[in-house]
Amino acid sequence: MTDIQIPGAPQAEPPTPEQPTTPRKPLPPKQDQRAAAPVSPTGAEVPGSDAARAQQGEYLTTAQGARVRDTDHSLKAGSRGPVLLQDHHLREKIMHFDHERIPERVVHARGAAAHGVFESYGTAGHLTQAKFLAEKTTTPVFTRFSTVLGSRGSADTVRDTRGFSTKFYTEEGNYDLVGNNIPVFFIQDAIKFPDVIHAGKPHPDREIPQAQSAHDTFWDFVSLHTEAQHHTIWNMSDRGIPRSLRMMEGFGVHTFRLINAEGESSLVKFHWKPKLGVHSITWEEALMTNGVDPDFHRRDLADAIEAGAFPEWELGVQVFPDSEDQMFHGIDLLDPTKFIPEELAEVQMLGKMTLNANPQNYFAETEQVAFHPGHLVPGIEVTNDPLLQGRLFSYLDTQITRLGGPNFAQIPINRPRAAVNDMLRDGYHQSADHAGIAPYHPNSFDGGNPYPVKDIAADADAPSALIDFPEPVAESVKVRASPQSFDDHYTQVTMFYRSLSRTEQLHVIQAYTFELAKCYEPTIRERQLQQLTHIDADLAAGVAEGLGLPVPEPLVAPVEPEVLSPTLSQIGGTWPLEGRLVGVVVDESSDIDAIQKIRKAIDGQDMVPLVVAPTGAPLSDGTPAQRTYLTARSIEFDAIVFLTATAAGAAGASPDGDHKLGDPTGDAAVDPRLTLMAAEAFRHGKAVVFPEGSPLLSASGISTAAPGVLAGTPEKLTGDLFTLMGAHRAWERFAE
Ligand code: HDE
Repeated sequence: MTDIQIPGAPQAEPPTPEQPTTPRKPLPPKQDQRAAAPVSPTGAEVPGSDAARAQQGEYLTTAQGARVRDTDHSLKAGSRGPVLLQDHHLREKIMHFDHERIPERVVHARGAAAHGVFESYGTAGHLTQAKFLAEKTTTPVFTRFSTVLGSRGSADTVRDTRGFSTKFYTEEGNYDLVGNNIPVFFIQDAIKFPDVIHAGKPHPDREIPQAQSAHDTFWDFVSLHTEAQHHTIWNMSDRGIPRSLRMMEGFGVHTFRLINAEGESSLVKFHWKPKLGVHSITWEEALMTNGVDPDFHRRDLADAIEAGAFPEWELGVQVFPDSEDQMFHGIDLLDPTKFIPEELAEVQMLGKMTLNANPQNYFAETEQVAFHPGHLVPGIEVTNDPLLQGRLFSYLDTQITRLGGPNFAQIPINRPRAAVNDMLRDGYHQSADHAGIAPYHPNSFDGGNPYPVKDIAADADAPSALIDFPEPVAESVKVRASPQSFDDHYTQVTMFYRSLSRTEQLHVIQAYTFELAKCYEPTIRERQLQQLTHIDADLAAGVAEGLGLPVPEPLVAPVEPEVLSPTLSQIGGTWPLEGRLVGVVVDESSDIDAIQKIRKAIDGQDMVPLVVAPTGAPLSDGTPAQRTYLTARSIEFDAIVFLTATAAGAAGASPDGDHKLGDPTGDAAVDPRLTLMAAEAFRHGKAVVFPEGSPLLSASGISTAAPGVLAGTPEKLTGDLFTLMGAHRAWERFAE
């Protein structure tokens, strides 16, 4: 038995076999968990720990703190009699239960989050006066990742954009960077947001399909509203199906303005760069994972943090001069459907974020956190990007319905760690207890407090305050129109496609083909195919072939891109292994020493070894099995080591026992579930290790000469395995 700790235990202590009867205090949270910091609704430090908000005492009580004798029976007139209206405990319990749900977010409903810290390198002083960037400081953060289209209970690995929102609890107030894992957006103007979301959400009549864009209304909209073509191709690329939330880039999307201590302004685009690199799953893995483990991404994030493999991102900016036309290399910086390739403007790193604790309570923290692009601090300002301008209205407005009133900033996870003195009063769920009688300005009753900084600005020691940057606004007339520079909807789409490796381009072709083939109406397919001819002839031809349609003549010829951006490709690097999962498949013939050697080697790389055994019985030395042949599926693992010399049919290996079985080989000597696991992992380009001469090899039809396949003495092959895993996948298997 070894001491390798496998993440995922539900509680800090295992349960007892019998129902406990000795009163004791509530259990502490797990080691990896943290609640929102103990600060008051007005930003004061509260003595004590964050546990002060968790349940207290040994006994069950009412919401008023009175101890309850019995919570299993309603108060009745006799044991068979009717329930009495006076049962206030019953009524309180049911009343509260009836109101446990709040409206889910209208977009980005499904999410997962973690606490962490942001350590600034102190290198941004020349760009911004925002202290948490300008100085070498450490700032607490809370980051929430999300999908866009699905409901709160939808699956994680759908093809979609991912939200990437970070709340920085700075000493100058909360700053929110509310971005996505894709640097461009579907629309150029906020007024189109309800349109694109209505088109992407399930059809209003049958409410299908859930959490996906593979349906008629989505493609109807994007094929007509051609500025959406750019974001759409990113979704159709591997970026739409990330391997892990820990392996995604983040982008602020819009151009923001930074203002330094001298009052000078620069335009910037924010980037998050993951230490683990950008990686994706294959489309077949995504489809399988949605059924086998719909919580794949949130589990991966929580397990990695619990295992101590803390995810990290560097925060950087691309910096552009705040010129009069706000253009860079001919690209309009106010157009959110365009990005600036890193080849034209490098990303300058400003600091590093580490996510190091899981939330203690999903609802209290992940569900109630309220982000807003207008949560700014002195030194960070917005630009006139018309999409951003609309967001500045929406994010406050939506919380009124979602969080039930205007006091959502007082919910513990949203509380600033800076002094709050806001003159906002009353309203639902007011939890501050304001003193004084003059919440208005100017006043002389409360000694003039609170003071706008402007009133004392003559004082050289005046504290920092939000800046309304005096940007000139050209004389103009009121219009409902976009500037002409927003008109090009295809050049960057072509550039994106041509910057990918061939393998990745084939994935894009496959994704469009899949999505369009799912559309019912031929008109929709044909119209989108026409759009593809404006992007790239090869792309259009590939999709047309899959759809069985003729390739239309382009109405607009694709423009040869000025630069390509090879940094967009995910293929070709070597990446850290932390937090990845390796399946160690064993059976009765496996040598226990070999199993332990391999588990240790995997654990030594900060990866998690998951033992897959024929049944749930522990191994001969007591090591628990994390999965059985019935519960395991290849998609969970980044690589698989088969320690099964014979791979003989184990318990349940009959079609009655396990419906995964089909035994396509007819080779009953080998457990078909292992054949399936090996074949799937191979198909998905994963590294696989087999014992020399394993009958599994022939049963699954895998050649030892194929890339990423190792055969020999498995415990001697771990070094080679880890090298293969560094490349993420054996990409050669996907070559055309
Ligand atoms: Fe959002 N968006 N959005 N969005 N968005 C919301 O706010 C909205 C846009 C993004 O983890 C909502 O609190 C409009 C771009 C993320 O809690 C809502 C427009 C980008 C999240 C809203 C946009 C985003 C949201 C829903 C067009 C990338 C999840 C619940 C003008 C830069 C935040 C909520 C979280 C959430 C509106 C466009 C990212 C309704 C009107 C562009 C990551 O307010």
